[in-house]
Amino acid sequence: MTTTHDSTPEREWWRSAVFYQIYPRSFQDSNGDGIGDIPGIISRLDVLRDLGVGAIWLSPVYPSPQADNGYDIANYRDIDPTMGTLDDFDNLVAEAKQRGIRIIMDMVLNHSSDEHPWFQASRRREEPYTDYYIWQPAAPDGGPPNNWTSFFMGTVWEWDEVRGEYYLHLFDRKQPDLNYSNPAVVAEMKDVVRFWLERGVAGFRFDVINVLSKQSYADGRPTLVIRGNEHYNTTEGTHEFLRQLRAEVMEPYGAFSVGETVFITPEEAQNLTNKARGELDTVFYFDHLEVDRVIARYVPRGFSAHRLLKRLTAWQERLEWNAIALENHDQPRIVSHYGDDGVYRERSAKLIATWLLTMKGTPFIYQGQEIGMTNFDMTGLDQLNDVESHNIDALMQRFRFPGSLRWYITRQASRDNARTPVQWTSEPGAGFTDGQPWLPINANAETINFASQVEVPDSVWSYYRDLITFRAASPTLLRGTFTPLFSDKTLMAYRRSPAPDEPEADETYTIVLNFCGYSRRLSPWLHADSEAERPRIVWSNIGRAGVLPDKLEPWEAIILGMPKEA
Ligand code: TEU
Ligand code: CA
Repeated sequence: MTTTHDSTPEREWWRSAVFYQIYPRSFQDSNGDGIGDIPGIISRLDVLRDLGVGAIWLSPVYPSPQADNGYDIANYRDIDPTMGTLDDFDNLVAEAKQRGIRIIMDMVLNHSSDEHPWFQASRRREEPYTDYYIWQPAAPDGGPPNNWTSFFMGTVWEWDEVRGEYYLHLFDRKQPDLNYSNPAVVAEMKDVVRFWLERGVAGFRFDVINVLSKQSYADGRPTLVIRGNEHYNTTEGTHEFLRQLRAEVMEPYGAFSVGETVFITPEEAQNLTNKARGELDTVFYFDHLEVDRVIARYVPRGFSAHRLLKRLTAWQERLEWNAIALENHDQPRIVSHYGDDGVYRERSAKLIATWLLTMKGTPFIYQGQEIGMTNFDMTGLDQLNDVESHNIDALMQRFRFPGSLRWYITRQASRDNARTPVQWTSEPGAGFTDGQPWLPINANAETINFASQVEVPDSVWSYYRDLITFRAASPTLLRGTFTPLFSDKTLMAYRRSPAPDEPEADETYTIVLNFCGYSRRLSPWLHADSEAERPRIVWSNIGRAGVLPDKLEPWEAIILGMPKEA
């Protein structure tokens, strides 16, 4: 079997590549069972290549009871039968490689499924699995060992009749946490990672990577959100595990890693990605997606481009390299979130593309984002599959939230917003399936679909493709520095300048984004004394050319080009 390091022209290929996240259940069904699968992905590789995708992040395809759509793994060394076989997977890696596309796997190291044979053996105290998970006796009153609460609400402890002890689950009760103070678990999980590297994957997206090693099981401090995280957030044990994983397993294959983090500061992220420490290449964080939220994704407040630029700047300046995602399978669709999914849907989707592809770092596009897909047009909780939405609704019911408020919160925060099937065509089944889709297809597939956009000038899809091409040819966009320029409630501007040691000549770019449905005057902050001195427009989402105008249209995005010293 060939491994990627043999064919990698440059070791840090991931700095210039554009990644594309596939959520396999919702991407492309090939056999009419209503669930996306690996043969379906293979059938769409050509269009990903045409878009300019250099690497795919594949959400979990391992055997799983699907309590959390594959983030509950029941076998780390196989493929779920609904997704295909190991042969299909090998085929995917080979077919992608032929098109110049690398595959990175989603790897869930923190927890497995409770249906994993390891857990079944562990609850029966069968060696060597007895201590594979985190077991604790009941508190003196018979209750849970501490007051920690789960990311999916309620206590993190579940009583197990068979073992007569509680086990810990930071997520669903069907996702027991593995025990990283057990050297056997550490060795096992390194081996799992090696298994997929041997099959030719180029790296990993590591799920909730900064919570693996728990420092103590003392009570958490009282808080409104998640209780107990100060005992397991980015601990020294986790840093140590990551250093070993990189040196012993990842490094020999030249493998890439992006770690998904929760509750993280730029300082901690710096520690995780600082080259000299040898842990991760880069991390995902969500600060920039929560400028209009008070508590995580749940309690809303008004959007502010000023707050957005401030947060982006903190991360852009603090980290040597960023992974930039504006959507994923846990987040609302960005065009429904920061954009306008009504009259200005296309234009705001293009503004968002401009933002994503001109930041410093590696951009990640989530499936459907490139055609401007919107949030799920859900009509009732019974349509939803997401375990988190159901848990949160149950909790809100317990606290007697009125039905209308519960529904409002669910509609804006449900993870199913981004999980509806990809809209390939306007036909019934949207070209996603010939059968009954596992999650409803958005009714707007009739107008918002891939077939009506691919290779069509001025479509959102073509805009993504063209801007990916532009970025790939620009040393400044690929490697240049980032400087914030101006922001207020709805307008934001920043500059990308050639890196000080840049060997190739390139321009300085100023990116100006108008995040609102009305036009905005630009002077005096970007004002030049005379028309002649005004910077040239090199890119526009409304076909504008010439020099910097006095006013931007609603949701207008422009890139201005300037000689280096400007
Ligand atoms: O998510 C981690 C995470 O904490 C959040 O994004 C989470 O989904 C939750 O909604 C907080 O509100 C990762 C995966 O991306 C997610 O799909 C999994 O459910 C989770 O880990 C557990 O594996
Ligand atoms: Ca299928």
